[in-house]
Amino acid sequence: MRWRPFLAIAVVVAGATAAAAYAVDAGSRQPDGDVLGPGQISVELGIEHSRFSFDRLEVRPGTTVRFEVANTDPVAHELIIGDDGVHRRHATGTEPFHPPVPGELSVGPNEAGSTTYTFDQPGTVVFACHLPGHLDYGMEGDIVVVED
Ligand SMILES: [Cu+2]
Repeated sequence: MRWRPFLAIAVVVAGATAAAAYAVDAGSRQPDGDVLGPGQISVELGIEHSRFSFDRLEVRPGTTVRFEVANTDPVAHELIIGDDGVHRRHATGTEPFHPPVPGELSVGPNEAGSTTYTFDQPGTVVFACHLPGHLDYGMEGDIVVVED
């Protein structure tokens, strides 16, 4: 368990604010229950108390989403979007920092950034933070690509 010290720090930080409600960020541009797209859209994805501000987003096939990520935590986080292989690769920790690959973003403490990802095929694409302990804490969600 080489990552134990990092996990302990994350849990302490998260635990200090455990009473905060888990809710969609008030600044999010995700309309409640609406399926977004197609075309280019922008979505605000906050990170606070080691939680993403939403854990589900529905888009139509052919939607390019610019994720504007704002990390208001005093610890680093990341946003990784992709298939099982992408998540497996990041879960093993071989890439500690993310260069500008679409759908992969590292954000330092109290930093913001953005990454863009195109959703073409109907199905579910997972997004997550694979920094040690963060996935277990709940830093994951689904982008559901639906035809309507
Ligand atoms: Cu994280």
